[in-house]
Amino acid sequence: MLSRRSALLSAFAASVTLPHRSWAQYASAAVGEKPETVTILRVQRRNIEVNGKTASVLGIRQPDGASGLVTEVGRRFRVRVDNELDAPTLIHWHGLAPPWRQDGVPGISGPPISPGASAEYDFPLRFGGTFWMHSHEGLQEQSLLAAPLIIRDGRDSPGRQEATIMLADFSFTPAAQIYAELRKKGAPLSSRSAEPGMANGAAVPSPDLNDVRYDAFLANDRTLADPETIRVEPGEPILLRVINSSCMSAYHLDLGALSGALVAVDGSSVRPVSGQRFPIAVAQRLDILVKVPRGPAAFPLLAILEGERRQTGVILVAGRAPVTRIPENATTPSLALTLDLERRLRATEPLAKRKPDRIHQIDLTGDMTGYVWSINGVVWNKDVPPLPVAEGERVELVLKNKTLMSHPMHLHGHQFQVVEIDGKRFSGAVRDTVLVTPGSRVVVEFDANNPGWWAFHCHLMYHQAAGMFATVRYI
Ligand SMILES: [Cu+2]
Repeated sequence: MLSRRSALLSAFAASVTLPHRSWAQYASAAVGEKPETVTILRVQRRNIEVNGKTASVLGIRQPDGASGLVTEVGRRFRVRVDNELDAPTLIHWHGLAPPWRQDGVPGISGPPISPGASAEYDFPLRFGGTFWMHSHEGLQEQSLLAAPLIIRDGRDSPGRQEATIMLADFSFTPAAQIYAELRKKGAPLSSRSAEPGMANGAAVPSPDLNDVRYDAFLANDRTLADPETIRVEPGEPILLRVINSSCMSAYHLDLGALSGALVAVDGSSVRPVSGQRFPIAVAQRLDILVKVPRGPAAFPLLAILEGERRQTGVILVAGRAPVTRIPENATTPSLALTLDLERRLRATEPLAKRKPDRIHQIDLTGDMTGYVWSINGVVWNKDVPPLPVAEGERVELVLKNKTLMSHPMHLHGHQFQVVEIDGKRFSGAVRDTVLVTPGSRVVVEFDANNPGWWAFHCHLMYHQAAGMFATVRYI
């Protein structure tokens, strides 16, 4: 079973991916078996080609080279992580709800894995969807230490094709140097605290979009100079699982000549929203169902960096169709992400209706000087008291962004529901990462049903490193 699963997973890394019919065959063969095989994930160094140069990056691979993991709801997550790096590491299972000691956050859930050592994980998978895994140690995520984590479930109809598209931002400059330069320069003026009096006579500061100037944007480790081409069956539906594993970059996903239906965000189903262009913030996932037209054709799926023309993507190829080169710049810049789509999303399985037992006011804050980011004005350190919560409570987090940058806020170990944006209540998406745009107020609710000590932070990696991090604790 392990070797078969591994063989299927290797499709992610292949330059030409075959139709994923075999995933469904695998799914039906596995029903009722619940094998307890341990999957080995090796954290290791690897080389990729970026802009014609070899780049030494990190990765999470099974022994046969497959990136990440595809499994099924109802099984146990039985994994051994082998650290083959010469530095400590720890992998977080983004979006899952494991026992807190297995959550993969150094200093919170437990110690990192020493070089040459291993760590074991074993917990039940109670829900499915599109998730991912990434290092939560230091700045390793910038070295592409991330991989897909797909949990198939009853929503995955047998025989349907699917493709995973993982987006990343890439720099040849080491992450520590990027971070040092950000701290030295300080945040651009526009990303500092929005003072109420600032607009009074002075120019109104505009939101700040991209802190870091990246060398490339990748889709499944490749740029548009040499994109992944995915062979698809003409006239058949395909599920696109889009994962934004970037450290700092948000995109608009553009389906080009295709149109699709957004059916899930962060693994959880929403009432389908039809469209051709969908925003995706850092750490979020989009599941989009697309019908491939009949007849041979190539369909680029592009992710355009917010506020810019730079883009990356993959190409779906139906039948014998020529593939033309796609430029690395779009003809028009993509706009800044807004909450327009978030406001339209409706969970198919919302939280049970209930009054919150506890409300936390969470201001997203930044310092006037230097690249310092905080929560309620407090820069994270280990002595910052956790947000108190008690088991069994319905907890409401009122997120107010007092800065001029958007922050994708992620709560570990729980799925929350978006219940209000800027004063308007609605039964929004159930998810694990929500974007809070400058000046906006986003309210989320969750049930405290997974006791532990959990991270709650901005998923922009350098904001997190600079202190926009807090914890929730109930043990
Ligand atoms: Cu942030």
